[in-house]
Amino acid sequence: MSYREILLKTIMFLAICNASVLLADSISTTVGQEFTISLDSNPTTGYEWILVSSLPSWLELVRHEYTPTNPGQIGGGGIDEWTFKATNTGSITLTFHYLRPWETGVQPLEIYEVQVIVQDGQEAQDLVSGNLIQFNDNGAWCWYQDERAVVDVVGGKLIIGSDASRFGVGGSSRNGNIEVVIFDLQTGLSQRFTLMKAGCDDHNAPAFLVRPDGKYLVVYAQHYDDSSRYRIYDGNSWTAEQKFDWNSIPGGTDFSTTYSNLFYLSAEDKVYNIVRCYARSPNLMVSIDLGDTWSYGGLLTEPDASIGYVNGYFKYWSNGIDRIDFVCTEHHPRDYNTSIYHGYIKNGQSFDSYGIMMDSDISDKFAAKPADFTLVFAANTVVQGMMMTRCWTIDLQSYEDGTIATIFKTRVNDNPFFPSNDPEHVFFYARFDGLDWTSTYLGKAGSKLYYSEQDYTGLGALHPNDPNTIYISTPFDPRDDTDLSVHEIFKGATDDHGATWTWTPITRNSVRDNLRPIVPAWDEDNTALLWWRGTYYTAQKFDAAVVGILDRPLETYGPMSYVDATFTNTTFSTGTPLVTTGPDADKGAADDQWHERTGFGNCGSVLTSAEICGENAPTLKTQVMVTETGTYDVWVNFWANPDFDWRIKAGLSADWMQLFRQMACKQVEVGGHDAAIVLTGSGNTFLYQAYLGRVQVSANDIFEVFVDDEAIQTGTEDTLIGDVARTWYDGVSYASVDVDKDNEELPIEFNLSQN
Ligand SMILES: [Ca+2]
Ligand SMILES: [Ca+2]
Ligand SMILES: [Ca+2]
Ligand SMILES: [Ca+2]
Repeated sequence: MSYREILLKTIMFLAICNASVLLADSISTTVGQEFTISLDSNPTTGYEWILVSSLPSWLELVRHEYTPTNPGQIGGGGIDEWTFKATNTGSITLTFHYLRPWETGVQPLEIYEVQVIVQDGQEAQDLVSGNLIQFNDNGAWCWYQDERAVVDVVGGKLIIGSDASRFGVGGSSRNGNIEVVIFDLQTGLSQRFTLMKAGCDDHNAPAFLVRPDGKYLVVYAQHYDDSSRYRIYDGNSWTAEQKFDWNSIPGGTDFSTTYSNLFYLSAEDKVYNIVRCYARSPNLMVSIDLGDTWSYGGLLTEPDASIGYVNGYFKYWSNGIDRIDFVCTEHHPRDYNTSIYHGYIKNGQSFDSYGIMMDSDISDKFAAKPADFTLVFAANTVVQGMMMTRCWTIDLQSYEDGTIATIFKTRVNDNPFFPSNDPEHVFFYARFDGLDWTSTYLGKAGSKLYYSEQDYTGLGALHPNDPNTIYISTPFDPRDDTDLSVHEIFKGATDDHGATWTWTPITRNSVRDNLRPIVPAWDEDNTALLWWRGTYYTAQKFDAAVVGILDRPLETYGPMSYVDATFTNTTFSTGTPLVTTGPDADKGAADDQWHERTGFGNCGSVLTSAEICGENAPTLKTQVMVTETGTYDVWVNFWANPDFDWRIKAGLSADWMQLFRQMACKQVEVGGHDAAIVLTGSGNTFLYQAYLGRVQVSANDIFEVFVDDEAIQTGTEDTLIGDVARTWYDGVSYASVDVDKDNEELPIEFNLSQN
């Protein structure tokens, strides 16, 4: 016999849906499961329990039996057991009265109410450890521009660059937009700017630098540009685009520009931008005025134009003081059986890992070759019986103790002379302790991301503030090599300087790929883990969103409270009362109106749009009252079927709403709320959450959430579609945020004012 015994605990469940009922029990079960409600009873008194609720079609009473506690005892009581079985999803309050059946007009001696929530037993998907934030609804990046995201610690901002595609949100009007999002770490709100409209290409992703004067410098170039383009943000606006024209360099030819890598060296008070241009080798631009003006800065390594078309793939990292480190290959791994090398720039010269000078003057056009620097990992190395070939750089980091770490990928067991068109890849970590480079196999990286790029993988990231933490994106679980079918993000932790790693998943059961994680430098307390999530067709075609999680250990969060959208708390955004079609259990018609659809969601219904045909229903506003003064994180809750593209448009103000699609959002976790809520429904539907930001609210005051439909077909600007792009709005969740002020460093201004 399969059944569940109810714990007779009292929780605030019905308060969510109906304020007049304050206390009740709750049980959450799944379709097909039996569950039993056990009530103390003593029939010898003449009293018995009566079920006064009528049962819905999806709930049947399987058994009802009374069992005396001590069968020999005359007048003793026992347990009255009611066993039910749910045949479909739904929720209902069951009410039992304890009474003498023959007495009329008498109140029952006791009333027992229990909320029964029946969820589908389907497996949850799109799970994320942490609060998944969508930073940009359309964006992706390549990995040879740095830093693609920076934290302005003083200003409390996270700055993220990406390239948008016509295959994503906004269609052709967004295609090729080189975009920057400035996310406010205090309010959780963001602004998005378009730096340039180019052809879509993830190679166009910009690089950022937070200047010592607090302004932001951005440099970007198209894939095969003639110029590096730059702008400066002063806290309010970006200056007009200026160009550094590589073809104007004396004696220069073949300056076809791609990639930007920005670093400020305080010891020299210079900004460097390292780009792939002359002969597709790394060339330098230098600025002595924080990027306002630039001059040619030389050639880092000498090209060998006889092999392939790119003379080395470089990843850089600077300590911000006196050194820019790099790891590189000789060429593209498609063209050459590449190895990994390391060196660094200091005082206008270049050195290998051991400080042996390789170039006494990097400002001219004579330089060492990539392979002249220190070998980190050699092609054809055999590890655990597998041969590694065609290595490619992924990430690089130096730490305050002088150690250096890098992540790279190799092909595994590919024929070095007759390479496969679809090889398997693995990830490696390597660390330099001042004496040696030591490599560690990390795990499988899967096969190529698309047909024409044999060496594109999900990549990984080192943590700039924590040498014991890394992240990788892989379709194979690094703990046991389980094939996950999509790329998931895993966090790796080491306590032996990278010799061994233990892995925990960040994303689980994702419907789409999670690719190319990055971690911008922040501080020792906080981590921003960013990646993009979606479908990557090619470097020039993708349907992806920039997402991430912020790990801020000094903050503590209360449990989420759920507020269902009702006719009481929800109006049109204009404030006029909400009018819907329904309520009924059918799909809403294509009439540009919201429909109240019963039989789904929390409290028995959801507000729906675009269920049959595309439609454009008016913007809604839900007002939520809080009882305690405080800071609250706010989410909108919507339903989605992961087989399709359900979505909701929402925000904390009517003029800044983002489109949230299931593919970039996470499902609501079991147990995350202060009371049980309905998380799954029939027909492969699940409750999702989208983070809207942070509000400050006084006691018994309200905050507002704006909600809309957006049934526009992905990849177009205005083609409305129904069904697959439907909106099911259920409600709002919020949770208190407390910051441990004692452990927070005082702002610099405050320190100064104490003198
Ligand atoms: Ca030189
Ligand atoms: Ca409608
Ligand atoms: Ca509802
Ligand atoms: Ca609308």
